[in-house]
Amino acid sequence: MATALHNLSDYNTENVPDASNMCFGIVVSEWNKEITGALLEGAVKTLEKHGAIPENIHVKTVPGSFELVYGAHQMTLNGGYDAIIVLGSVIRGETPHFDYICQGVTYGIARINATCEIPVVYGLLTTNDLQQAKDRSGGKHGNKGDECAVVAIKMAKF
Ligand code: DLZ
Repeated sequence: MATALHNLSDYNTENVPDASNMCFGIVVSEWNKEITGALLEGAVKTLEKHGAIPENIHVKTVPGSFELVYGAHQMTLNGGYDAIIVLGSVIRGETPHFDYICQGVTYGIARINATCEIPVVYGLLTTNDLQQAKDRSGGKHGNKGDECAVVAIKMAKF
């Protein structure tokens, strides 16, 4: 989580394993594309920074965050991935059923992690407004995509 003391893009690079032999799946939501595109950019750039080769980063899009669970589950069934990242942005002020979508995605991803063999990293921004989402997708609090990439590499190694 981003706080005044923690920037999402700050991490100790010495603790991150080499990702050159790893394969990653990324499922990204089209809803709030300005935000999710920036999350994706951060995730891909950080995976590559740690050695992942572009051919081993497979990106699939889904219409909205609610579909991230299905997308991630399909990727676990396809196999071949060392870790999967889901990226989405749900904005409370613009989404009357904000709580239902966030809970659905959160429980869905948790369930996949508890039942499937491939780790799925949770990159869902759940913010009160658009500015908070911008702040966490390359703005003043860093980029959640960077954080997810580092977590994916560590979990792939795990
Ligand atoms: C319908 C909807 C709304 C109102 N808001 C968002 C949002 O802020 N972020 C997001 O990722 N998706 C939103 N969606 C779409 C739902 O996630 C989903 O795609 C639809 O309910 C169809 O299942």
